[in-house]
Amino acid sequence: MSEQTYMNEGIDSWNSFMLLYNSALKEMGTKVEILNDEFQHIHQYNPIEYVKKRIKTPESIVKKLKRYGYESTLENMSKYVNDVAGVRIVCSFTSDIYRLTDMIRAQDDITVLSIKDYIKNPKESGYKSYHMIVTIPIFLSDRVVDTKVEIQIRTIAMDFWASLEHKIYYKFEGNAPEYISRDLRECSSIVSMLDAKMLSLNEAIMEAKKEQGDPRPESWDRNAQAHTGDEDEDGISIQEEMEWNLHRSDLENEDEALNQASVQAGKKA
Ligand code: 0O2
Repeated sequence: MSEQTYMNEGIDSWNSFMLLYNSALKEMGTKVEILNDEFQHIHQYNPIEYVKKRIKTPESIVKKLKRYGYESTLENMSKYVNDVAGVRIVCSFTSDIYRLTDMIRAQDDITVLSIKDYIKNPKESGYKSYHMIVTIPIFLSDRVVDTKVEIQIRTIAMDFWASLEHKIYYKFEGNAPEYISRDLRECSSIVSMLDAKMLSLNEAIMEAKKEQGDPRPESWDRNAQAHTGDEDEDGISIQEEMEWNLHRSDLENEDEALNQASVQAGKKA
């Protein structure tokens, strides 16, 4: 059953939808952890540095719908906002991104709705990341609902650029002077060079290790694990966030905004 059918069957409250999206995040989080564990088991190597999960705030959902020219209704949210539930996977190297996307796409219960490869085709801003919109089945007591999740996969360097670029643009409210945009694009090229250099260094070290008789092909990074946020026993850090990029003022207003927007969304639905 799709989210639309779920809605047509009269399940149309804000909380029911949030339950679905929260469950989808949990499912995806577990899937990613299992893939990381299996990879570690087979290759003695962790492709994932850390994972962030977030549910879009009601305020951001309303803002996005407005940007697209739609009214703030639950139906429009489920139809047009593809990233209410978002998982961001941050990998060590660019090659890990494509390994991981192949592994995700190979899972029978995941349906890939769309792919945007901003690594091969970076955005005008210089933004690089691999995006997938997928659906994942959520097993409720009396039905199964295919629920949308946006998966963003990028390297640490790409994540570093995107976080800071978001902050800088936030300050200018999208109207940064041209020289700032140009410098940001330049930084994005430096990020690509850094990623390429680190990848070739990793390959050179793997080669050198092999020549020294180390049977483990990717042993350099064997113990490299995530070191931020709450780590599970295997070291992969999964951070849950309200939004990808929280600012101090957002934090201060977060509760109030959330309450207001959910009341507003509830009223309009
Ligand atoms: P937030 O608050 O970060 O989630 P679609 O989802 O296809 O209907 P959209 O949202 O334009 O349309 O898709 P796209 O281009 O794949 O972008 C989705 C998300 O990627 C954005 O979500 C950002 O998180 C991130 N992103 C895209 N472009 C940029 C960029 O130039 N700089 C940075 N830092 N991040 C970017 P939201 O909803 O815009 O925001």
